[in-house]
Amino acid sequence: MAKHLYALLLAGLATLGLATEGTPIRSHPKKVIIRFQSGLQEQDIRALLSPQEVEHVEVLVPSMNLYSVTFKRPNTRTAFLKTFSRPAGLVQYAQPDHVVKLRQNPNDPELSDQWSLNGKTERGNIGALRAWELGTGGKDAAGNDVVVAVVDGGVDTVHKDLKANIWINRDEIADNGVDDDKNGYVDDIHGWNAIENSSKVKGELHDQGYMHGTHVAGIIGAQGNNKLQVAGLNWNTKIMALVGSSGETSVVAKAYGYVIEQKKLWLKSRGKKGANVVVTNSSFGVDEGDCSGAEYSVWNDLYNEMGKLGILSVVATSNADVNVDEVGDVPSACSSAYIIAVTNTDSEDKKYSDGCGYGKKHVDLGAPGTDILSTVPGDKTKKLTGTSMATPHVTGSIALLFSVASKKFLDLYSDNPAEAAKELKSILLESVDKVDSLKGITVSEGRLNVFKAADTISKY
Ligand SMILES: [Ca+2]
Ligand SMILES: [Ca+2]
Ligand SMILES: [Ca+2]
Repeated sequence: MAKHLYALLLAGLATLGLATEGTPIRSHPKKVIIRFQSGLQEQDIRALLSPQEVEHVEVLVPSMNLYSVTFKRPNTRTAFLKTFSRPAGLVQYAQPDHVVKLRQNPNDPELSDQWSLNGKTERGNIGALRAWELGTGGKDAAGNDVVVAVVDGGVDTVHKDLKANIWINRDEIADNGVDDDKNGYVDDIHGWNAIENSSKVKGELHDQGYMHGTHVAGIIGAQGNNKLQVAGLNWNTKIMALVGSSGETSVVAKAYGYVIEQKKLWLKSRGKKGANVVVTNSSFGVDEGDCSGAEYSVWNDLYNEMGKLGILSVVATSNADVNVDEVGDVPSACSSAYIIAVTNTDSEDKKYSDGCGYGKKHVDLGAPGTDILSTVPGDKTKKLTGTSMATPHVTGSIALLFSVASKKFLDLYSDNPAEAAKELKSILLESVDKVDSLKGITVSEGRLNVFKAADTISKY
């Protein structure tokens, strides 16, 4: 009996010789899946498979006599498939071992209106659908939470498409007037309000800043694949809400200060306390501020301090059509290596026509920021336009990159967070799709491509 199969295989090889594959669907070049006739014992099956031809045999489903066989040479595999694609002798069938792709297009009903993510546009496509085949956000491979700090006008933490992805300070008890986790902030359950010095990050329904912050948060991490509204870049994530986008620089500093303290606590306690913030999102600034001037010293200092802790800061450049290298802008024209400054592109990969900042030296890349659908307070969604909407595409991408990063990258992040943060920034900038409208006026001359960046960091 044993000789029968091998004879057939040899016959197949003799007649088919160097048959080539013509199939467009990818499959492993040396592997086949074989279902043997029932009643054949494993030892018999192994004996049938000549060690001269076969590299590896693995039982897939014992009760079905279903096996995976790896041949030493692709030609042998091809000939084997030709011979045994239909029942013959001891083999019920043999088939290629196709590459299987996750069908992870999310089921959120408004995805069809999210042009920057749904893959329908050829231009402007940041590769979200393909990136989601690698990962959809959540913890990193080491099991750490990946926390995104949104410094803005507040976040609707009970919005139905956001609430599952809001960061929770587990060691704090809400609304009891006590700093339960003794981190210096009373009742800081979801973040901090640096304007009011309170734990209140949820705003008033018609407040513009609150709407803005909730929209930004949704781009980063509206819950995906939950049959509700929109999908964020991360279907799962942890959004820390900081109210600090209006008022004075000191307010911003206080908001960043909360992020710094929480990350330091996380590092010091080896993940037991605080929060593993990896990126901040800042869609605000001082138009035409001179960040290199002495009057703005605190800005680079804060970004460098966060950078040393492995926190990148993604910032929106001006919404005016100005060269920020020349006229200045805070923070997008600040020189810290840990800043990523973003301008606004549309669905045709054009720099937004009604104006947005640029600068060969300081504006790193473009990202979709025109007619972007996302969450707004009161369980609603809405389209908004601006560099403020472009920036969270990049911020969300960075969180996604952490969730798919290789162990080697995470080891580097743990050993030398500052170096790893800069490495991630260069991966992101090297992964852009070059577009004409950003040529000569941005650092990378391209628009965000989250898939390419995710692919690179997953193989780092
Ligand atoms: Ca506290
Ligand atoms: Ca408390
Ligand atoms: Ca959703």
